[in-house]
Amino acid sequence: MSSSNKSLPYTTKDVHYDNAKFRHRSFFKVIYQTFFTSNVKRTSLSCSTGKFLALLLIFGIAYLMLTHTSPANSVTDRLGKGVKNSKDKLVSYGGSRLGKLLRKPPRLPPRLSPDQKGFNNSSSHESDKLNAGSKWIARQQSVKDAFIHAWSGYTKYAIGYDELMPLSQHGVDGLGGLGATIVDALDTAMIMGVDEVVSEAGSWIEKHLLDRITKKGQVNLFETTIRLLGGLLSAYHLSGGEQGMKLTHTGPKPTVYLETAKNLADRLLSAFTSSPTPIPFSDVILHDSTAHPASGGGLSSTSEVSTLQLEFNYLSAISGDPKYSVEAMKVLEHIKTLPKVEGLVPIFISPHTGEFSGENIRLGSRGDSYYEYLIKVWLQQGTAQDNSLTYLYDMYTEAMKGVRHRLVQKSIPNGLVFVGELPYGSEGAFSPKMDHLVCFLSGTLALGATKGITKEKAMKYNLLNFEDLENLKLAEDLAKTCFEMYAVTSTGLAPEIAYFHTKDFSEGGLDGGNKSSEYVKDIIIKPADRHNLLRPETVESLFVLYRITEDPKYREWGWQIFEAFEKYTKVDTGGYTSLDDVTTIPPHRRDKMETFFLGETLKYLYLLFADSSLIPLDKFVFNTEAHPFPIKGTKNDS
Ligand code: DMJ
Repeated sequence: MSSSNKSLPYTTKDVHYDNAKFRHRSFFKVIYQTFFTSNVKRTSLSCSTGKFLALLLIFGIAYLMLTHTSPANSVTDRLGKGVKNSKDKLVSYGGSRLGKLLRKPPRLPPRLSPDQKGFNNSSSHESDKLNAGSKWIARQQSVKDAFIHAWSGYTKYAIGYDELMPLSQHGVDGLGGLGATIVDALDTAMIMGVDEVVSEAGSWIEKHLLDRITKKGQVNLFETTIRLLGGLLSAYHLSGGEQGMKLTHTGPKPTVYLETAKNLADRLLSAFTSSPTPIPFSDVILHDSTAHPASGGGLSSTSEVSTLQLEFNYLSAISGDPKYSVEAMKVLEHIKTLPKVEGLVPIFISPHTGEFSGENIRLGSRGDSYYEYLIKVWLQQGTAQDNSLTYLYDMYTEAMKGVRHRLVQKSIPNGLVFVGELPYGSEGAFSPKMDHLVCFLSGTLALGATKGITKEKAMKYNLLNFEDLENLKLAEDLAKTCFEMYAVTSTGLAPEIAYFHTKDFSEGGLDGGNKSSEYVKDIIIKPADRHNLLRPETVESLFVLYRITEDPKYREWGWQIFEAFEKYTKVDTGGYTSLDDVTTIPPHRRDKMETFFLGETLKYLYLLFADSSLIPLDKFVFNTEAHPFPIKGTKNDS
């Protein structure tokens, strides 16, 4: 979404920026500086005192008239665009010019003179920048090497299987047997420019995938959509489909990816069309295009049914067939009508009744990407956004308020901000449990606040309202907590689940093992939760936060995490492996390389160290499996 989006529901509230950089210069200081640094000084000094005072008054009034414009005028004049509120009405900044003079001015960033800019860009700064630049280029290369190592293990021992078991050197079909690692990894290879992998993965897809799709049995609707369909669609765009980016010149023609995606999606559609409600069944039998509810009760996960829309919408856009989008969007339209607790929803939903089931509210497993897709599906529409999707933005805003109000607490003794759970609903007790999965939220909050542009730019144009600033603050606090979940363990890798020490909850002797961490008493890790599956959520958020805040600490944290992956999860013979226990050294290893390690974790690390023009966040939206799709109406020529 570009900053020029006409439908953004930004408010025009003058927000309080707690930042000296944005403090308004005093009127007297400006007059004083103008007077003593210009020709006015010479002219005035040769006049009588009366003439001088008159001149001073005239210049003072002229200054006020010229500089005290309303925020809307200054922003829209510069962008040449109107700013609309959530009801999509052009925000009017009525009132007389005098009224504007008396109103408190917006805190806009200072404008530097060319001299000042030159000073800031002195040669020592330039060489620092160059050194820093080469450091990150080298680190980016290390991530690329890790990707090649992961892929080499997979091709050596498991090509054509869904996943690699790197220790036993076997392949395993945990996702229905569609070669999931190949499709999940393909666009990462395109983004990194690893042509050999693009070519190998591309030709496997061209030769085998359609055949597999027509013959295989049961697959999970959600996993197949986010990993396989998502991977095919972004490969289509990145290889030049619909005049896309053409990041690669190897592999099959883009239409191969599109045709395969359509065939797969046509079968997946049965999950929607067989259900008696707008809520799809969880499983599909590919070979005969039938679908059925999940075993053991038939409930679907809330996150699963609400994390299909980016993919189905994009497929409709590029295929010209609206059926995919129509079916998928019915889910969100239906969920809009269901009762919620301050925007928060239970983690199960019934495809039979269309109602939520149970009371368990959390942003971890089965809940997470419901919240992610509310904002991302809204962002996906870009400037072409029609008002019919504003409800998604409103649902997201309400839910994030609910998160801040009901789920956020601070640990003791050192005040880490975390997002807990309400396992027994809004009236039940709070649980200070946070899945690593929740770490996606930090990036989503930052993206939702600035809509993909940098914080600096958003503040310069006065685009952040109170909610945005609150969400951005929570995003930064949560990123720190997620990073500390890694730093607190002996291996430097996060557990699957952490508990936080609060006044109502404490358990001795269950720390992460790194006694030198400041937070060793704040974070509790139970024995059953000590595994690490090479998950991406923290580095995903570090990537988004770095792009938005431009604070290098996020890159440094990402590098620290990458080094821990290298040290403890790399398998010499090829691939990387999950761990059983991150709190002990050496950690016991688990023999599984998840597809998302190549699809997400390494991609986000690579992008974290890359130039920000590579897959910019105001032009692309990443699906929940890190497959980027272009935002409608933006030109992706970076
Ligand atoms: C991925 O498949 C997706 O990111 C999903 O949304 C959550 N779980 C895994 C990664 O941890």
